[in-house]
Amino acid sequence: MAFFTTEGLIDRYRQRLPIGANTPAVTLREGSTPLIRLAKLAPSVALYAKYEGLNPTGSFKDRGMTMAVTKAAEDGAKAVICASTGNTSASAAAYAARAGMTAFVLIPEGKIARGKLAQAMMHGAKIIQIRGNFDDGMQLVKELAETLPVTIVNSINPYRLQGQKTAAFEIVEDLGRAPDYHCLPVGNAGNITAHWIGYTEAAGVQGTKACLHCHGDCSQMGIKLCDERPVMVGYQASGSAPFLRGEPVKSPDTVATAIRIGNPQSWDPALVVQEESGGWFDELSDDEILAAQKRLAAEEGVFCEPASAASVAGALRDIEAGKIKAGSTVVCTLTGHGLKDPDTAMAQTPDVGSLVDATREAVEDALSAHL
Ligand code: AN7
Repeated sequence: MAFFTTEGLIDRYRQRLPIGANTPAVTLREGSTPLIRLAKLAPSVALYAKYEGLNPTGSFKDRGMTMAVTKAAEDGAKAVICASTGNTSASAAAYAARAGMTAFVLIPEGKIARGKLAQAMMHGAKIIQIRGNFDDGMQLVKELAETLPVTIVNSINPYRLQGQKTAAFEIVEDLGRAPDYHCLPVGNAGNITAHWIGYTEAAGVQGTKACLHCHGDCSQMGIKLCDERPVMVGYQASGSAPFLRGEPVKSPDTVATAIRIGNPQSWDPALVVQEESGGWFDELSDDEILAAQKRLAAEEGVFCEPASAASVAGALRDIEAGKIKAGSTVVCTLTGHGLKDPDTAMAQTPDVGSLVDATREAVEDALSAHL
């Protein structure tokens, strides 16, 4: 099953990436994350979590960031910039630190999880909080990068998706085939697009239109790894669900701040993914997202952040409804670690437990209530 490696994803998949044979990788040994069987949550299917929270900065963004920062370094860049709901800023800050670059990060004031903010601060990013949301920040970043000497490392940087496509390779290698369904949370829709590109290359299929987003760079197909491609399913939070509304959402809102995005940057490619894979988008309420996050942690021992749980919440509902067929193999991407957002986790479980005297009797009393 799992393939263990001590190299980062650029060295693991260099032949399948648009990068020179000798370009030194800016790496923190990202990728090679575990594919964990979730046997309890949905016994009628073979359900797996791809636990991307175990990347070096705690999210899938590291896959894209190792590529984007490696290429920026190769081009002699001194500074990178991004807008972020939190995880991109944490990852950009870490990889920029490693490459000796300045990272500028634009974040929506008060709307990024505490762990992510701590990361950007500790890695020495220049943090600019804006009185606006992610979409406002993204617009500003695009404008600023036209004239300032900064490289954008949001997912509109095509190397980001190239790095992120490697998650699909790992899944195919671990399963020995592609899953029947792949479920992801969707914000900018970069990751769902990247996975489709990865599966398409793994299956040796030429010419997905989604690849145009990556400048048509399908030249490094490598050896074929699988025969089929999965149905791609994207889940959004109801308050931030532009794909369900059919248009951008002006004031997106959700407890899952990572996907509090109203104007997805990969809108067109995501529609291509939906069409080519026969997939769909759906939406989850905040309560459904948090309930799935809690079940994953309490029943399977896997702690992910709220946005990530949207993939499992949606998959469970669609399995129940028969939209995802019984007997199929289903992979849900858990995009970020639960420790990213301790405040939301604590708010869900306000009762810390008993407080008793430090005596054997008192503690035994407390235990016996549960034995
Ligand atoms: C945990 O960090 O956009 O659909 O600025 O952090 O590829 O955007 C984060 C996105 C899902 C959505 N899960 O992925 C950012 C940012 C988590 C995330 C998504 C994000 P895309």
